[in-house]
Amino acid sequence: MSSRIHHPGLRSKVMSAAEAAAFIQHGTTVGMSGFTGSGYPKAVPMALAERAKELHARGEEFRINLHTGASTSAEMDGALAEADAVALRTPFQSDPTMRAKINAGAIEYIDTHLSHLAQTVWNGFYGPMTTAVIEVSGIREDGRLVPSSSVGNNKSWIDLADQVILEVNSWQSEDLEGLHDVYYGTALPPHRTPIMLTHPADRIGETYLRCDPAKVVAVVETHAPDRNSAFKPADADSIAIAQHLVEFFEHEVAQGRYDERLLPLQSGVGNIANAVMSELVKSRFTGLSAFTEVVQDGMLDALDSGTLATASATAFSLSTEAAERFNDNAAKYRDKLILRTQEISNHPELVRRLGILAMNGMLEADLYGNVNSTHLMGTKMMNGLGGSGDFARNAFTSFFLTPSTAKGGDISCIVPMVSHVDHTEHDVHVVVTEQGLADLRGLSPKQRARTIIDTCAHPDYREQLRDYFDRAMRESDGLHTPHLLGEALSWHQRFLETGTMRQG
Ligand code: 0RQ
Repeated sequence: MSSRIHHPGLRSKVMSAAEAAAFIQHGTTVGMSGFTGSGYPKAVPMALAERAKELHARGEEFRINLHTGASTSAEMDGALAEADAVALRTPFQSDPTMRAKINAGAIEYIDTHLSHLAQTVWNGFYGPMTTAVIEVSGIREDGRLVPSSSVGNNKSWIDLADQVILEVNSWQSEDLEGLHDVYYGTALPPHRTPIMLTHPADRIGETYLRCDPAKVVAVVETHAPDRNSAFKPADADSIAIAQHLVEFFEHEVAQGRYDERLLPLQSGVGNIANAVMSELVKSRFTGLSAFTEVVQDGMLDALDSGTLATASATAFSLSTEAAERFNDNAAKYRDKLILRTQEISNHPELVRRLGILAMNGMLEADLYGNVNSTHLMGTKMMNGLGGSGDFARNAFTSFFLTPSTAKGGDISCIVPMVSHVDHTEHDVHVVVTEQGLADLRGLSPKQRARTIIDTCAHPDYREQLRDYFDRAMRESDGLHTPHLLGEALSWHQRFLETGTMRQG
């Protein structure tokens, strides 16, 4: 038996994943661990999916409501969606099977700010949470839990659930112990007090998760890697976007708005976020800090090179190579890397106080700076809003990044009107594509429109956008935010009908 389980009572509850999954009943709400493919339970969700399939084959219903921290993996979201075992999912997913079922209307999905979910569940909007299924990297003698490669909402799910199932994953480095900071000071209004964190490196909580051993009904041992994807070298568009950003940082330092160490960085996930970190590593900047959600490969490189002095997040999202590198050297990162609960990593109070530079990907922006991060052609869910809103609204500077076109040039990511709004024009300070960077601060709507077209739109779509805007200036009912309402979404409709947004 694993040397990671030091509590005798909990050691006696070790069982198979199938036996543990039998504790979960149809129609109940389950909070599972997992954030951007790290720290999710590796065995119980698959056993649950098998059980659902067997029950369905016998004509019995079996579906759960599933909350996590953020996205998980094919073994969890994929397996449960494939088995039709999910009635409702929140707050974030990025799995192709789960996405397809959501878009086919078979799974209800609630896309919500990541920092909001725990308090919404605490407030009872989703009904009682029956079970928490949480991956940990060890159990101490006193029953406290050593968190795994993500913290996410685990503290809240353990506190809220009637019963807890633990997965102890020996693949996770034992040296994760000491890296986490679990804050137990959050309360519901009117009992809230200031969160005493004034620097990204501050520790304000506890190293371990508290858990009443009496609530634990099962302990399952695993030895399985996180969803580490292969490392992809940055493409030309990502590098160009990253270079525009670094040039802008230099400009802001020269203006005296950022100091030599900039301001704490938040960067989303994906190729562009990695490229931003790589360009920063190449730049003269050093000793920076990150107050963010996810530590990707680029951030690990930046910590190694000294470009970043410290990083605070709630989870890792590493390539296989970087995960191995981290696991071999985890102890080395303990004094510069902190994993917190997502209530704290994404907390609006802290994002505003620290003055974050928030950089997030998007699908499309419109002429006035409204941003769509989630909906493909207005009706289909891609992933979700994630933490982008937590950071963007409260950031010192919010950046939204995308290549100027998608689908081989048939989609312009700069459109007259976005087909869905996640971030309003009020929350979007800077829009960046490979074409250039539009600084929208201090600009009126019409000034923003001209700047975005001239700076960010792809040359293939610039004239088409100018034509729309010029006619809107002549024909719009109001001239504060000029629009041709009958035409504003016609670019999306044209794409759906003809396969391109280009005018014939
Ligand atoms: O689809 O793969 O089928 O071709 O959208 O686009 O260019 O691969 O971009 O992986 O950086 O993701 C906004 C989705 C960008 C991401 C989004 C199509 C495109 C492709 C993906 P294909 P790319 P990325 C921290 C912050 C919200 C959450 C967030 C995201 C696919 O950044 O999920 O910010 N953000 N979290 O072809 C239709 C457009 C399109 C389009 C691209 N305008 N219309 N399709 N695509 N632009 C992390 C967390 O919170 C956990």
